[in-house]
Formats: sequence, C-alpha cells, structure tokens
Amino acid sequence: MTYTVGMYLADRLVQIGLKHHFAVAGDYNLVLLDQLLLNKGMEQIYCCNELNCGFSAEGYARSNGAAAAVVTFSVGAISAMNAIGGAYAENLPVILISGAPNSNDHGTGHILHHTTGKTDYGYQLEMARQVTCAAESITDAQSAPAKIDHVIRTALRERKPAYLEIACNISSELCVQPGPVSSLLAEPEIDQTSLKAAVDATVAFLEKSTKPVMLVGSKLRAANALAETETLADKLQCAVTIMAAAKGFFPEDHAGFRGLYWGEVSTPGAQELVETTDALLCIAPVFNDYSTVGWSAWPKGPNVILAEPDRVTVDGRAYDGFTLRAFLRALAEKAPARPASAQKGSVPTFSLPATPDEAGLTNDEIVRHINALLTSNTTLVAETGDSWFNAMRMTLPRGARVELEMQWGHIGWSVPSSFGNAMGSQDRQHVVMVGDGSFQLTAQEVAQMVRYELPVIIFLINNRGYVIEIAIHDGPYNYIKNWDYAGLMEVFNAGEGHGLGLKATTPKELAEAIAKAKANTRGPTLIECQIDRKDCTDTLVKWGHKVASANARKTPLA
Ligand code: DPX
Ligand code: MG
Repeated sequence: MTYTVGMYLADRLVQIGLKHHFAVAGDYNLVLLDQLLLNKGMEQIYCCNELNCGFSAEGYARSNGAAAAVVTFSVGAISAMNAIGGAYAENLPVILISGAPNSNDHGTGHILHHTTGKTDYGYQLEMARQVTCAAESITDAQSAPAKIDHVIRTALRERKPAYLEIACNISSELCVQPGPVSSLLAEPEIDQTSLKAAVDATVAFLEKSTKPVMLVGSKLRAANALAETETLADKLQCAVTIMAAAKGFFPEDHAGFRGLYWGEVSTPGAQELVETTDALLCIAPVFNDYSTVGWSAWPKGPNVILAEPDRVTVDGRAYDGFTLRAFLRALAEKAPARPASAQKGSVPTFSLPATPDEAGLTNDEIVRHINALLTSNTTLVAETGDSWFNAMRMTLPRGARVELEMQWGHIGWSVPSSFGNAMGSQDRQHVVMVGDGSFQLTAQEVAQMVRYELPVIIFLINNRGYVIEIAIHDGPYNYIKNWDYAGLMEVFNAGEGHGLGLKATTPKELAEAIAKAKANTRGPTLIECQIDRKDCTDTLVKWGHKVASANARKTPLA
C-alpha cells in the first residue's frame, strides 16, 4: 500500500487512541483533511471556529487522554493558539496541526494570502513554540515521519500540547508507513537509587510526624496517579484534603476525606488541618494567586513535603529521575499508618433545604438540583465564575468527574470543551455550569452538540453580568447585554435538530426543565436559570476580596 505524509499522521493519531479529530477547513489544510479522511479509524469533527476547535480538542484530551485539532494557516492557527495555551496551562496533550504555505514558496519573496504580508512565513512556528512542548515545520516528505513522531512522543510524555505545520503540497506526498507505536508510548526509565532515597526520606519524615495530612493538587490526573494517591491514603489513614482545581481527583466517599483546602474559603475544619499539621504531603499542587487566595494560603516551610510530577522535595532536599506515580506507589508500600489527623471530624457532605416551589429561583436551589443530578457517570464541567464556587460545595458520588480550567481561566472555555469531552466519552452524562458572560464568548459551539446529537445538559446561570468580576473589582464594564439564551436553541436547530432550550425562574420550573433534559437524549438541553445579580456564594465574595487586594498591591517604596 502506498503511504502519504497525511496518512502517516492519521495512522499515528489512531495508534495513540484517537477516534476523532477536530477541524476547521481552509485552503492550506484541505488536502491534509482529505488524507486524514482516508483513515476509517478516526472521524473528522467540525467546529464553528478555531478557538472553539482548540478548546474542543482540549476537552477531548480530558476524556480521551490526547487529541488533535486541524486548522488553516494564521487566520486559523493563531485563534487556536489561545486554547493551546490553555492546554499547556492545564497539562493536556493536544496536537495542533496547521496547514502551511507551499514549500515551493519558501524563500521566493512571494507574498501569500492569510499571512501578515511578510515574505518570511516562520512567525507562526515561532509563536507556537511559546505555547507547546515541541513544534515542527514539515516542508518535505522525507523528514515528515521523524518530525511527526517527535511531536507526538513529546506531547504524550510531557502531558503538554505540541505543534505541527505541514506545507500544503506535502500532505499528499509519498512517505513510509509507520512502524509500531510502542516507541511513542514508552514510559521514561526510573532511577531506582534516587526513587529509593526519596521514599526513605519521606518515610523518615512521616514517622517523626504525629498527624500528617495529604493535600491533593491539580497536576495529579496528568501524572496518571489518581489510584496511587488513594492507595497511599488507605495506608497512611490520615486526613486528605484537595485543592480547588483538583476537585474530583480524590474520592469524596473515602473515610479520610476532609474536603477542600482553599485558605479562608475552605470546607469547615480543612484549613485548620492543613495549617497546623506537622507534615503536609502536597501531591501535584499548583500554588498560584488564585489557589493561595491572593498569597494568603500558601503551604511552605519545613513541615511541607512537595511531591511534584518531576521532583520530590523533603527536608529541603530535592530528588528526581522517577515519575510521581512510581514514587506514590513505592511510598504506599512503606508508609506508616498515621490516623491522628483523620480521627477528628468526618467526611463533609453538602446539603441545603429545598426552597418553596413557587419562590424565585436562587443560586443555592440550582446547586441543590445539580448536585442531586450527579451520578458516578456524570462529568460536571464548571466554567470560570461563580460556577467554580458552586462546584466546590457539591458532594461528588464516586466516579463522578469534574472539569475545571482554573490555571488558564478563559471564560467561554466550558462550551467547546464539554463538546469535545462529550465526543470523547459518549457513555457519560455531561453537565455544564456556565455563566451568562462566559457563554457569550463561545455560544455557537452548542450548534455542534446539536449536529452530533450529544445530550449535554447546560445550566446557564443568568445573573446579568460578570458577577465574579463585580466581587473582585466593580465598574460599568461588568454589565453585559442580555440575550434570549433559551431561544438560541431554535436558531441552532434550524428545523432539523433536537436541541432544547428552556427557562427556569422558580424551583418548580427548574425541576420540570431537568426532567425534560433527562428525557432529551438526542441533543443538548440548555436551561437558562435566571437569578438575582446579588445572589452569589459568600465564598466567591470572600475569595474575591482577598484576590483583589493582592492584585492591588502597590510597588514597594524605594
Ligand atoms: C471575566 C469573568 O457571567 O460568570 O458567575 O457572573 O461571574 P459570573 P459569567 O460567566 O461572567 C464571567 C466573568 C469577565 N473574566 O465574571 S470571570 C475576565 C476574562 C476571562 N477570560 C477572557 N476574557 C476575560 N477570564 C477570555
Ligand atoms: Mg454572570
């Protein structure tokens, strides 16, 4: 069988587990898209624009492990790069593939369309290098296999996005057939001496401690160590807390689970546990201004053991040369039982009294209903805004997943990301919580959920503005044009889809809408929940004030 560069790429993507790739067509990638279509192991899924295409792939990588987005040169790829920056921040291997100028044009002085009008077309590769772990430009068929393999291997190993651009005349040129995929998937070698030293030092530290506590962070899923963390918790029998961006990364029915540590807005009891322990084992954390509540809740000092994806630091000494997963596994074998921190307190559960059926709809009532909807099969996607704080207070059944984008924090992310996530895990129920302001950025991707008949349930919380921003720093820029959000569904259906748009202004209407959403299995349901602008979580307000004062720090006087 004759092979082409595009076919080689398609085979590799299928070999690493992709059943779909996301695309927006343009004349620099049309031949490539044709080549990808030849592979029947993978379906081509279309998006409304390249930003959404990037976020759809990002969501697919969340549910499927890796993803690819195929776009055209500059006008497409530069839009997609925002989402690729997000995939970098969130540790997701997304391969961004851009069509590129014909190899015969390079070095000719030709001015090409869809470029900045300069005759050097290298700027896109330079830009991509800033938001990816590997970036290659393919301008000849012979070197294509090695470049494709390098990009895919690096993305999978580093759990980061990577970039390929392929000159538009090269995708259909002949090249070799790919070999076995094992070389792309190989785990890095482990330095057993260093691993043993790290484990011994940690065990010695924990043995001196009377009440260690675990703190689970958001890089844990990318490190592929969720199960190992639970095994370690079983062995230590200590209290386990999670960071906000790690919601769902530790089972909330575990006997040691003590809730969320987020400084002043922690689950009751969790802040004291974390801040008074003599040994805090931080696993894959990200300490940024948001997670530390404006630098006020940053665990540091001699009592902190830092177990990061590429290094473990105990007693001020750093050890590397092994994976976090290998470390947690080896530590669980030798770790002492230290139950003191879990002996006080109990597993937190969220409960709120129901409000009367005909009362006005409240934020609490929405959260109560959504929490009741969650099962072990739910993926809850929570957008930036008060949806974060609402997701934090819910109790998750074992197996339920939560998707957040707390490091990048691009409003509007949740719509395309949930589309991609649902495409990659069609056996699960996807539930989205998104604010009105966020929805306005990427609303059109709901049309693809209609097109591909994905039964995503979207709770659109219409509080008439950027309420989290109002809490952080108010001004006229936080008030937005209202839309008929539920009405959009008819626009997206255009007479041939199964999308359902509903409005809820009372608890009764919300309950009825949820029942209809559950019955609508052939398309998305958008429930516009109308609440008062001032009705938000008190955690949002407290956290917002702290972050705002950190942002407003003056320069030190000279
Ligand atoms: C902005 C944010 O309506 O949610 O719950 O009302 O806050 P809440 P909404 O979706 O509003 C979101 C809004 C404007 N952030 O409060 S969080 C700034 C921002 C961002 N990303 C991008 N642009 C601006 N985070 C792409
Ligand atoms: Mg809002």
